[in-house]
Amino acid sequence: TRTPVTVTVTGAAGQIGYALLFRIASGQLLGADVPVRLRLLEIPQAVKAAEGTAMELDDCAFPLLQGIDIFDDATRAFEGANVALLVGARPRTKGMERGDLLEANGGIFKPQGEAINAGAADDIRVLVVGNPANTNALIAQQHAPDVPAERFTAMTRLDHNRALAQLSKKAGVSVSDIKKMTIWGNHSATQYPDLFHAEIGGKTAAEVVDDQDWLENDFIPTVAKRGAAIIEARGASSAASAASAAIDHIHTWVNGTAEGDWTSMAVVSDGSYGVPEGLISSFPVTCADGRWEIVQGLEIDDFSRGRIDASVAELAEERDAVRKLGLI
Ligand code: NAX
Repeated sequence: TRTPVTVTVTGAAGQIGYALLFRIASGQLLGADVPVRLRLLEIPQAVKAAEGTAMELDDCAFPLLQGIDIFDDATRAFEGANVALLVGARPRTKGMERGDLLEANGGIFKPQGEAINAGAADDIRVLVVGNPANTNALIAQQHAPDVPAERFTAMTRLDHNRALAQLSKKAGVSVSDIKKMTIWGNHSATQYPDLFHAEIGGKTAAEVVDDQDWLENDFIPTVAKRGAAIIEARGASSAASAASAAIDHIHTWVNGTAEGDWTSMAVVSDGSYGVPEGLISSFPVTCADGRWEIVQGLEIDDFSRGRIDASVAELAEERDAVRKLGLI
């Protein structure tokens, strides 16, 4: 059997944590032959609830689960971590300005970046789910100078999956018939789900759908505002779908994208497609041998250019704001 992989999950007692931990422990994150050890991080007030979830994990008798440890201290929680899922974050509450939100999250992701730098395993891979995910990932990455920057990523896979679902309905095809979907930019309402490079049966999705009005005024806003629609319908924010996307993100990163396909991940920009170097922005990426690579050479028309630039401008503003706050 293979050596166990240590997975650290923050915000373990939250909604997404509850949907995520059972899937990790059952082998869906890394594969049905990979034993896992869980290290859970919570704030002190939520440690008891995390212990309750750990009791339920025990009660599932998952053959791959080799142990669960719970911490309220980041340094210990990330010790030896091979994979870190940073889910816990400070939500925006009434009366909170964006600067307040960035500052509160800086107080979480700075020490977590430092803890990852200090004690995570050499092959650490980090996925930030907690919002504002791209900028939280940037803060953590900036405080982990000894970890290669490409190991810090943020989640746009839920947006990617939402785009697949919407397109499959419109085009009357199965999601597995759709290739090369891309989410560009920030995990926010400015994100750009791109149908000009997505393919169905060898044609672009934009050609297959042939409905620019739907693409602009229905598809893009539906995908970008899906989170709010879920809250409206369910009375709580996306949890199982977010957990499922987190599983997909890490699984694809470790096990690779299929030939002739790619996925969406927010990764550190190398300047590709005019995205300023260093920003953590969503791109089309292929994965192989546990590494991601930004898909190169795509032609970007004026419509896409405008959408990508707008979302990237928002990321640059967020970066400038956290710089001003002294968080990076
Ligand atoms: P919950 O409020 O249910 O759970 C968050 C948990 O994090 C709580 O148990 C809290 O005690 C814990 N926490 C807070 N600060 C912590 C810290 N410093 N260390 C460890 N744990 C800490 O939120 P949930 O619905 O699970 O959502 C978690 C995060 O995911 C939120 O920031 C949310 O906005 C974000 N989302 C991101 C998505 C994405 O696609 N990137 C989609 C889903 C989700 O909205």
